[in-house]
Amino acid sequence: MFGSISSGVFSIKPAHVNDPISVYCDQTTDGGGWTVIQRRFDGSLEFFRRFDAYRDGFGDSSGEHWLGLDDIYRITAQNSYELYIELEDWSGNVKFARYSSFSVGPCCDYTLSVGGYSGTAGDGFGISDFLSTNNGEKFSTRWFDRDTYSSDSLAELYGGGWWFGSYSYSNLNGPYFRDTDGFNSSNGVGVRWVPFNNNWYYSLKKTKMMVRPNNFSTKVPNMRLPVGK
Ligand SMILES: [Ca+2]
Repeated sequence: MFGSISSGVFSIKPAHVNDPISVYCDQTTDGGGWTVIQRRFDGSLEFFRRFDAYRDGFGDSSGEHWLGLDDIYRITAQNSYELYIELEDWSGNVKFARYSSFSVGPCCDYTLSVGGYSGTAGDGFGISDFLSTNNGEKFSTRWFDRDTYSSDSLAELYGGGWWFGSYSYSNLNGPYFRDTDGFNSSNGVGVRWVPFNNNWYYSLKKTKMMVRPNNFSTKVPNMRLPVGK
């Protein structure tokens, strides 16, 4: 049954949420059932936003989108979740990073808990790198500096909002550059996942972050029918 439902916008209702939320569901990756929490593909949506925007979400689930930290927290607090990050460069190379455990803590730290890397894109969360891992870090945005880099705000320096520590190999919410922009190679900001190609200055073309319960089974649908059906 689940295989007959195609990818698209669905309405889900996490536990302890009064109103259903609209999310994009990926039904093609590894059996489907993925709730998309972040998606970028053309730079049409501004990601250099304040904390309240990252908390509440912005964009639209059918386009470029940040679901919002409150909803990501509520979803990942329901159960044990895994995270799948699909990335594409400007040459059409697609790679992925998968984490067998993923959750975001409650307001207003929204602390990242991530572990169990596998994949082809490399571990951009640096979970085995004690000094630079994003695991256990609070979420920072411009004017809401929660990072551990005492002399400045990494969210302000690199743009976007992320679980910056004192250092980060990743910033998928960074400013969007096109291949014709030269990836803003002078300062290393951009949509970054450094181990993708071991280039500190490369800005990716497409990103998709999505979550799925660890006990997901294609035999047990956990979503409602598509909106409008
Ligand atoms: Ca700081």
